[in-house]
Amino acid sequence: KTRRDFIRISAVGTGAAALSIKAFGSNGFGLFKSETEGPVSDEDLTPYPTYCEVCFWKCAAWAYVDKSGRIRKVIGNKNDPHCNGRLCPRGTGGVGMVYDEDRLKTPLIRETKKDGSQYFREASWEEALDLVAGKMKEVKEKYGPEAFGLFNHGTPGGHFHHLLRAYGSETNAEPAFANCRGPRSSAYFSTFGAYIGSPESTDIRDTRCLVLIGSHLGENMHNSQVQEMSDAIDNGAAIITVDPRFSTAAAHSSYWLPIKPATDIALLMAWIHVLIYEGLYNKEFVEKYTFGFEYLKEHVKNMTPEWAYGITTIEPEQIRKTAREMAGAAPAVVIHPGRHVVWYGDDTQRERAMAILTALLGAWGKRGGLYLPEGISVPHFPQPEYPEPEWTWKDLNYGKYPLATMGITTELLKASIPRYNYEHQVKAWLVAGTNLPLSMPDKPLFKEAAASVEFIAVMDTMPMDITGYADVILPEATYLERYDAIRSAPNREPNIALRMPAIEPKYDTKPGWWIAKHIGERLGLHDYFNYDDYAEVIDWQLKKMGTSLEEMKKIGLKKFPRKSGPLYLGDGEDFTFNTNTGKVELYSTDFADHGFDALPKYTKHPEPPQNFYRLIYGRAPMHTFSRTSNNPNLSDLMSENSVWVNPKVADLWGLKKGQEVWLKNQDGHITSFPVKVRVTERIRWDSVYMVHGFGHNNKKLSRAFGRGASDTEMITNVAVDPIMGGTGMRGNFITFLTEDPALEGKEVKA
Ligand code: MGD
Ligand code: SF4
Repeated sequence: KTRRDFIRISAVGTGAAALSIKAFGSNGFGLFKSETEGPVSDEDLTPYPTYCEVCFWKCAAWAYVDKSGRIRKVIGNKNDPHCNGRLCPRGTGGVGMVYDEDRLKTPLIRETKKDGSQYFREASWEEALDLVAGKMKEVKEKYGPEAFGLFNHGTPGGHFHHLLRAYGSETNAEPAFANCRGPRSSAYFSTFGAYIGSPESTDIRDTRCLVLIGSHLGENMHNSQVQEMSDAIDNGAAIITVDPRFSTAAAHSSYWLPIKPATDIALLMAWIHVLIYEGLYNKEFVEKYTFGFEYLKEHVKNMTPEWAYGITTIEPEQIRKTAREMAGAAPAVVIHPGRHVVWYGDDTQRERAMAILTALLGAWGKRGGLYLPEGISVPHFPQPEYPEPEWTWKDLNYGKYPLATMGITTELLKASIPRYNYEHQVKAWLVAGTNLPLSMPDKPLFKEAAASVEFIAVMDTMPMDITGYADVILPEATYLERYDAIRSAPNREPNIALRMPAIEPKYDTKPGWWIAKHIGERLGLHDYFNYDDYAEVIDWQLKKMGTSLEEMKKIGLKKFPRKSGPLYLGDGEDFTFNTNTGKVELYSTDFADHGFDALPKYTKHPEPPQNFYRLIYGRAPMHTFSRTSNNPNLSDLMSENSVWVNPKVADLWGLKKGQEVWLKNQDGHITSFPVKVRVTERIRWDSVYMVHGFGHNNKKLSRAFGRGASDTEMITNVAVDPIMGGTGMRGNFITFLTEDPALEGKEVKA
């Protein structure tokens, strides 16, 4: 029995009227408006600039507020390259986060009754902040500040990161690295000496050939990218989609290659073979800019399309044809680097193969390939230097994952569990803006870690599953109710966007910056929080950048001229890459130095056992991870996920459309909730597919609780990438239970 009961929080307060959909625009990017109030003309509305927090594309937008102080709509900022004036359904429906009646409304503190049972009681901010600051002091005295860890994500996580650094710890990790795009960072950096940022520097708008390796743009709604893809299709670009599932992108593609899961590296190497041995690669680019071509040529000598056919099930002629299609379009080819790329544990090598292909096509720094992005840095508000911690997240990784550039979530979990015997141990957590029980693979590990630490404080806007593990819950105001850090992301043109409150925070909620500051003040860290309102920080920064809060309130988004030179590399232009050799490294000296394969190679991954199917998962256009499942607007559009099953498999099991099944994985874990079957030819017979983010287990989520099943519960086998610690999640296999396992008295290990 653990100290914490993992109880679900108690209900507090009554809700505001839910919003529902009124209209959709013809382009699918529609408006959500209140049905409880009549129509209102734009003249009666006041626009406030913001940027969207529903996903990490961060589209700049205007929130329109009526005279009664209600947000009536959120519209994209037409000058913003992230959205070009159009928000995706999630961004438009984001206002549902404000008016969701299930929101966290006041601080809550865990209490234990005399009989040992636990509950959450409402608390004042004074009390909640005192408690967090008190624990931070205690941990510092007992173990040193480094023992206080932080799981952070998004802008709320940023404020807590600042607090943690000021306090003396840099023991943090966010799921966006090891559970998402870390392998791509390490791979592109080792090849080109540059990262693929966010938004990705893919020049889809001008491409002649877009290659998607398991990227499901269109379902994965990265706004401007989807818009550009749609333009590229209109302009006749060839789309090559490699996916075991007939995705929306596959449906719009010139070529759909329904690859056998876990074999993509073989296909990529065969493409490289064809380009080299048919002499189709860009010789000038390779000669001028790359290192290691001869090694590569020798390495892929036997990796023929016939060899790859036996592995991938893609016909050799299809492999040749698609390679020639790319070569014909080069250099205007985008090999899309993907985003959530932690699949099989050799993901950095798959990403390397994609980077190498890009180089062979001469598509780096070229129109229609990858452009040269530029961002503008936001000046640091004056503050003392952060104290130097005795150890950081790096000490939890290094040695094991030498090319990790950020903290690894699973390492932070393991460091929290004494039996792992880490030299450096984590004793308490802050969690800000991440719902770990639904986003971390290996839930048993998460649960053990949560049970091991002495204290957990969670800052969230919703009573998500993670809040059930907290000792204190800090309810944050939503993004439409607060100031936040200035958005500055690299793009074709450097630009910044402002987020300011459109309305006052509802209930007793507070912005993240306020919460971090008031904890900081209690710890004597005033000099790091030397402002009364975050608006002062933003105004100071904007003035240094040649604008002001006043101006940004009127325009929301500002572009700056490029300083680094043109968007594309000139023909024959000299360029030194930030790698060991100063060249594009087809052969990675960095990988070789660290004892890793300098050239990617295919390795075989385990196959599903008999009667089991590989679990693949992805996104739906109206949802982001687990954060939107309870949003009144978005759950209206899609309220649960389903499990996609090939008709052959459905026949074998006697499964019917809409039938509820429980899933059980190779380790005996069973989903907490049943999920409906969708019988479809769009998935291969050896795999099943689910949209990620459903199967919430917190009763306080009135719309999301128990709706659909959690793919995460089925991911207990994690294939760790030895290069950067990525958590490969697609080596899990499921089978079907058609009867309720609880009734059958089977052990339920979810
Ligand atoms: P969400 O599940 O959306 O994303 O993982 P997470 O970062 O955990 O949870 C976000 C949390 O932040 C929610 O609790 C939400 O209520 C809260 N939140 C939202 N807005 C705010 C706010 O303004 N303030 C505060 N304080 N909190 C807020 C994402 C991660 O998951 C990523 S990036 C990827 S790519 C992976 N995807 C993935 C997958 O596809 N399948 C599986 N099985 N696991 C995955 N894990 C990874
Ligand atoms: Fe918001 Fe959609 Fe843009 Fe993401 S892509 S930031 S959800 S509008």
